[in-house]
Amino acid sequence: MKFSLCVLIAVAASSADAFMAPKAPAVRTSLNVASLENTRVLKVPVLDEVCETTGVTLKRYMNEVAMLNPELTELTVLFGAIDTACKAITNMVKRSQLPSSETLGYQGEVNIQGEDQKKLDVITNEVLKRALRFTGKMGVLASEEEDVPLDLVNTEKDAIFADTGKYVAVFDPLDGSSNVDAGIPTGTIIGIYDHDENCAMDDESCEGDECAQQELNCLSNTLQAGTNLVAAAYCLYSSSTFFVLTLGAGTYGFTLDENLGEFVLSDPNMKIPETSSIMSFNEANTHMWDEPLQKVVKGWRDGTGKSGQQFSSRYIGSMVGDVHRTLLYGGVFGYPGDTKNVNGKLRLLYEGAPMSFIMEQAGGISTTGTKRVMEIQPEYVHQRVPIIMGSKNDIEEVMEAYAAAE
Ligand code: AHM
Ligand code: MG
Repeated sequence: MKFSLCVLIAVAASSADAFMAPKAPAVRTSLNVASLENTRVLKVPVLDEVCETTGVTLKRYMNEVAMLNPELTELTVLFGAIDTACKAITNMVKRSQLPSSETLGYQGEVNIQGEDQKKLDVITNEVLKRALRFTGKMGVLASEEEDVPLDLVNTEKDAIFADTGKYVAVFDPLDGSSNVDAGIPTGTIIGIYDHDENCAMDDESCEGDECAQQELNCLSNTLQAGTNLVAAAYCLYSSSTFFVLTLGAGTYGFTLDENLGEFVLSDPNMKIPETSSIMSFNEANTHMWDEPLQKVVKGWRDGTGKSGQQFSSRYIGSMVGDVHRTLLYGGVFGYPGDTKNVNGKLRLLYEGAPMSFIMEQAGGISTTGTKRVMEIQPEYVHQRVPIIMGSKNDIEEVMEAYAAAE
């Protein structure tokens, strides 16, 4: 019934509106969102109708964004590349358990952080790198799986794809990959910054250290605080593939319709519940956490916390999956610092900052306990950061406990 309704409306609408709303006339208005401090004022398309059969694709959404914000047109090219890479990675993750697959197991290499690289880490890193390079819009890339950032503008000057170098991308191509052989959800996390075009190197005139310094300046383009993020997204490879993004004016969720081969808008303008009763930590580390956090979590366990609710525990051990559930159902996800790892485990640049941007744009909070994660200026690419993020009231309870302890 719904199917025929969608089709009828699609036929009746102009071709440009063919993917629009099933239940109401197509909606295309714009909304000025003055969101959190340091995030952008953008015009966002209001596409808040979800059709059960066709719907608004990610491509269509990005085109709408570009129509309303012409300065973001080049970003649509980048998102086209990420869209394709996520679909390619979906297939790889799915096929990785088949006997014929060569993507199982370890690569035999250790990455810069001393972790064994799985073959899928390496392959998915290549997939994303290639997809982004061929947009011609990339300046510098930094990845969990690369020792140092890659300067695409200055190393691939004559290549057809090194066109403008407008953006910097930071990414974790397959977060949670240690779980992949057990069929546990994994994800890709990506953050996009503006590229400082003044970093272009002058190969003709620079010499020795001068060239090295110029190159360093270019690479340091990746070392920007989360408040400079232009966009952030994650893909979650699970029961479905989900693509969740923010451009600084709300968080939008898409689901891969495998029959269409398209990401279709499924969660417009996501809002995390303000309070909850779910917590998601590696609780084996509880005894090593800071006192204020230990105290709050104890209250949640006992039902003596601020909300008086007794919390349940849900922990996948895959950040993208844990954060996605937290966004949808509410709750708190954290990987706090502890006495062994004072800055926790998660990386600021390509895990902490992009996920915090998405969380904040859905109405949540992301903190170290004492600082807003988005405001931390990274000093090096693989820097770690303590993270506690999620429902506003519950995270405020944590921040209050830290403040009271100071
Ligand atoms: P990875 O980037 O090496 O895959 O590690 C990150 C993952 C996160 O997805 C997850 O939150 C965390 O590591 C789980 O760590 P632990 O096993 O210590 O609980
Ligand atoms: Mg990771």
